[in-house]
Amino acid sequence: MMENRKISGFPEGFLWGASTSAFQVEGAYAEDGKGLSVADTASLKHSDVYADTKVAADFYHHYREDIVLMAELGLKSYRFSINWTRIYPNGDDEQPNEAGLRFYDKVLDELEKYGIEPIVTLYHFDMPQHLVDAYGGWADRRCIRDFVKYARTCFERYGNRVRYWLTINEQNLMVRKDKLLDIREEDPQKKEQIRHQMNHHMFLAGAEVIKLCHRMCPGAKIGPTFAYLPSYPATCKPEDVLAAMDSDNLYNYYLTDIHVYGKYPQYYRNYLEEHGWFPQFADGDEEILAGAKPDFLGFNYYLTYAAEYCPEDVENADYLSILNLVVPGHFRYVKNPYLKATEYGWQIDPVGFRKSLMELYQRYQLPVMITENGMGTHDVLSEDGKIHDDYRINYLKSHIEEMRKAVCDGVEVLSYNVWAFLDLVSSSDGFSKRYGLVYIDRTEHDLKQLARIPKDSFYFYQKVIAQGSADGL
Ligand code: BGP
Repeated sequence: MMENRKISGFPEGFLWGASTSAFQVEGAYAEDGKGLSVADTASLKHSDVYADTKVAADFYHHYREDIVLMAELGLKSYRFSINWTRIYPNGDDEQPNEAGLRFYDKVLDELEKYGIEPIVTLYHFDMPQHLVDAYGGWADRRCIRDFVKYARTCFERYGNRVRYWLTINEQNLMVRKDKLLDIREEDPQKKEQIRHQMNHHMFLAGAEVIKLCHRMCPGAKIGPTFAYLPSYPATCKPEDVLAAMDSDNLYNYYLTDIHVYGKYPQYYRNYLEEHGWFPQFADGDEEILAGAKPDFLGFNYYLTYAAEYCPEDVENADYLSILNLVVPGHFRYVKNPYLKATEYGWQIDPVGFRKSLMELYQRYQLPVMITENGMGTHDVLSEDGKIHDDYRINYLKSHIEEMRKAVCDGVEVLSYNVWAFLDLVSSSDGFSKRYGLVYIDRTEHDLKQLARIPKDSFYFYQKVIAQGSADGL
C-alpha cells in the first residue's frame, strides 16, 4: 500500500470534534413550547421496545455539565443540530418560539466560554410533524418556504457566532427511509415518485439556504452533509467494477454532484427517467440549483460495502444495505470477506475511509468535513465503574491514522467529529447501541440518574487532541 512519508499531517487549528443531533440527545421533547417532529412520532411508536426521544440523554437539562466535559476532553469543535420544532413548533408558525431560540443561545454561550467551535446542523431528521400532516412534508413545495424561513431565523439569531453551518444531514439516507420523512403512500410506484419529488424539494431548499447564508452571514461557511457509503467491486470482473461504480453514483455521488455542479447528472436523470421517477421541475428550479455553491462537503463515514452485478431478472433483490437500495440490472451487495464487522454487521474499514477522503476531494476539490465517524456497540459498565471500550479506541485510532494519510496526500479536511460525544438514542436501535465517548447511565427504559461517565475512549481521544494525532497511542 502506498504510504506517505510525511508524518505530521494535521494542520494547526484542525478542529478535533465530536457530534450529536438534537432529537437523539436533548429529551425535553415537549418542553418550552417545542412541537412534535417526525423523529419524535417515529420513536414514540416503539417506546415499548426502545428508549424514545422524551428524555434521551437529557442534554436539554444537562448541557452545562456536558459542555464542561467537552472542555475537559479538549474538544475544538462540537457539531450539534438545532431542533427545528423548538424554533417553529409547527413548522409554519408566524413567529418563532423564543424559549426554543434561547436554549441554543445558552448552548452557544457555554461553548464560547470554553473556546469550542460550534458546527451547527439545521436539519437532522426532525422535520415538524405538523408539516407532514398539513401538506405531506417535503412532498410539497411549501416545505421549501418553511425550511428557508426557519433557516433565516437561525442565521438572524446565531449568525454572528456560528462560523460553520450544515444544511441537511444525510438527505441521501433520509430519502430512502420512509419513517424519516413519514412517507405513507403504499402504492410502490407512487411511493417512489413521491420519494424523488421530496428529494428534489430538499435539493432546492438546501440550495436556497446556502445562498441565504452567504448573503446573511458572509463570514460563515456552509455545506451539506451526507451518508458516504462507498462500495468496492466484489471481484475484478468488469461487470462488478461497474456495479460498484453504479452503487457509488446512486448512493453518494448523485447527491454531491447536484450540490457542487448545480444540476442533475446524466446518469441520475437516466436512472430516474427509466423508472418514471423523474421529479417535476417548476420554472426557475434549474437556476436555483445552479446558483448555490457549498463551501465544503460534510460526510458521515461508518462502513463500506462490496457490490456485484445484479441480474435484471433477479427474484428477491436482498436489501443488505442501510439505504434499502438494490438495483436489478446494476448492483447488489455481498459480504466483504476481508473486513470485520461490528456486532450490528457494519463492516469496519479504515482504509476505505482514506480512499473516500481521496475520492471526494479529487472529484470536487472542495474542503471536506467529517461530521460523524464512530462505532455503535453494547458497552458494559464494569464493576470498577468504568467502560473499557478498547474496540472503540481501535476503531477511532485506525480511522484517525488513515485520515492523517489522506491529509498528508493533500486532502483539505476542516474537522473530524466523532459520533458521538455521549451515548444517545440511536436512529435505528434505541439506547443499547452506544456510540458515545461518554457513557450515559440509563437503560432503554430505566432512566436511573442519567450519570455521565467518560469511557476509556474519552481519555484516548483526549490524548489525540492534546498531541494533534494518534501517533504512538
Ligand atoms: C447517521 C445519523 C446519526 C446516527 C448514526 C448512527 O446515519 O446521522 O443520526 O444515528 O448514523 O446510526 P444508528 O443510530 O442507526 O446506528
